[in-house]
Amino acid sequence: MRPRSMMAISVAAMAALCMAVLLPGSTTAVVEKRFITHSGAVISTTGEVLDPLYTASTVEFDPDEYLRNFEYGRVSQEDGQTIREYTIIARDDQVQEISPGVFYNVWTYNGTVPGPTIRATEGDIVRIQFINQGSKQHTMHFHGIHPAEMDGVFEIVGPGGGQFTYEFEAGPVGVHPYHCHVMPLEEHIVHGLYGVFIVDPAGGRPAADEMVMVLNGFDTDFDGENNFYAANTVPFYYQHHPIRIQQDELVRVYAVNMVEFDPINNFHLHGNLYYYYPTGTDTVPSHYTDMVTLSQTERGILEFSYSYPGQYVFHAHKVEFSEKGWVGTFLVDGPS
Ligand SMILES: [Cu+2]
Repeated sequence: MRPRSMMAISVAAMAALCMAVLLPGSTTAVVEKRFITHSGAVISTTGEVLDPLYTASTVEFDPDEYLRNFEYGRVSQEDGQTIREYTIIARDDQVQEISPGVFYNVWTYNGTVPGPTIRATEGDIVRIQFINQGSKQHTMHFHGIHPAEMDGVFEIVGPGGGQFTYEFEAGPVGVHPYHCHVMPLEEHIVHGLYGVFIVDPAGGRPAADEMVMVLNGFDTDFDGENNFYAANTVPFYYQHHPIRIQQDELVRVYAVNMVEFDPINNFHLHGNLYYYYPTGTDTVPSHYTDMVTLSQTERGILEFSYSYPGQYVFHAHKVEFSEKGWVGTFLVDGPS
């Protein structure tokens, strides 16, 4: 256990208290909870919160590590075809501090939200040993082309160690989501059981600084509306930790909208325009724009390069979302 976590336990435990507050004009006592977060902030809330203690099942997610991490699997050859094997473990008992003081029960593939970015070349065989170590039924449903029995909808995988092997040929070329497909679907997705599946064309793509952004939201008070929004899970993360890129270098963003409840999300880039490839399935961009709007699981590839150094914002132009966390910055480094 890291020292910071140990300190958080003792500090949070000492500081945690509850008190009844009578709101003006109301006769209903509202329970207010007050505690100190791992960053030292004092938080008061009358909303639903989980036990604000760090435990062995607390997820600490690093958006910088996730951003440029691509999982190519364990690679072998069978009959001249490339096989990419993965082991994916689902859990539903972990807790993550979504925002300072707000602890939320995340459901994870391999311990993170989003799950690992799975990457293959069109025509490769993707073989996934899926293990459900959760307490509920879960599956993996990939968007893309595959046989019905590999669709992760009817082949429910039971809790407590149930297993299923998904195997299919990667395709078509593009950027696709994968997610759990057990009912109620909204619940399984909003808790975090999703990730990105990238299929490259044979011969690859032109060299670029590549990154993945999953646009997600969290309903931390369980009222069917999101309280926080983000690019890669942690609200405001890339605003406080700018993504460093190079002037005149091609940047390629694989963006996937996994926000539940809200019918739309969008991606606006400052000081620049990008070439946009819907679903990433075509080699010719459909738009040259600074703004696309995406519905649930809509996704695409954005390509751009900055002509001038400096710091540039990117965010949802649905302003409510950016004010609740879906905002970040690129820091463009000029020639040294
Ligand atoms: Cu599930």
